[in-house]
Amino acid sequence: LTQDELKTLVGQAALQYVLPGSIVGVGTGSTVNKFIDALATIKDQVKGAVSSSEASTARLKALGIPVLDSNEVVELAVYIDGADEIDHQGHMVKGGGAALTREKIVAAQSLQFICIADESKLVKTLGQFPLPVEVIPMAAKRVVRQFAALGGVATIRLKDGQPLVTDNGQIILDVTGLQISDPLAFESQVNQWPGVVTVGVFAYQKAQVCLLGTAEGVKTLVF
Ligand code: DER
Repeated sequence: LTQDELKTLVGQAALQYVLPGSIVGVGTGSTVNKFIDALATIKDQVKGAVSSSEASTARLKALGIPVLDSNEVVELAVYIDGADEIDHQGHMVKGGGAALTREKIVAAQSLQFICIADESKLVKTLGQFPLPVEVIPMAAKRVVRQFAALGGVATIRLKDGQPLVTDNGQIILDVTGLQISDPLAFESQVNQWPGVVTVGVFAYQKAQVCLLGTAEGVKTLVF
């Protein structure tokens, strides 16, 4: 099975967590796109979605799925999203798609985080994947220095040669060289730094379930 086929498998498997008549929390990325395509096949059975990015919003609307504002909804039953890394406790590194801030917001208003991922994302310790951090531009260099003090090498993510600008008008640092052995402590620590909007460690908003696409089919991990 190719990686794309594994993503399709888990995207379709996530439908089983969608309650009839519910509003679904929808993440961002190529695996979530497979879920959105699958959700469209049962769109008459759902009320709509709360989206975590302009990209997902566009795809949902193009497929005729109503998109609601996060402030119109108190609580979502499930949030379906991918990850760049997930460890054996359900902690994740996210932000490869630059949507980490709104992803964490929608995850926070959801009762269950269902992560959908191909098996390459399951790791023992977070930190191999360059950690995305959304920052206010004027704080960028100082935050780079603070990561350097932790042994991390932070670079500003570029798009067409210019700093990528997120849906929220901020920029993204990608940090290599970190070993995140205590995700909760690390997320708390970096959240304190002035100018950090969101750090791409999802420990407080960890996944309760991971649908893992493997050559043997979909494995359901429960944390
Ligand atoms: O940006 C994100 O957090 C995405 O969910 C990303 O981590 C997963 O994207 P992928 O499904 O395209 O690998």
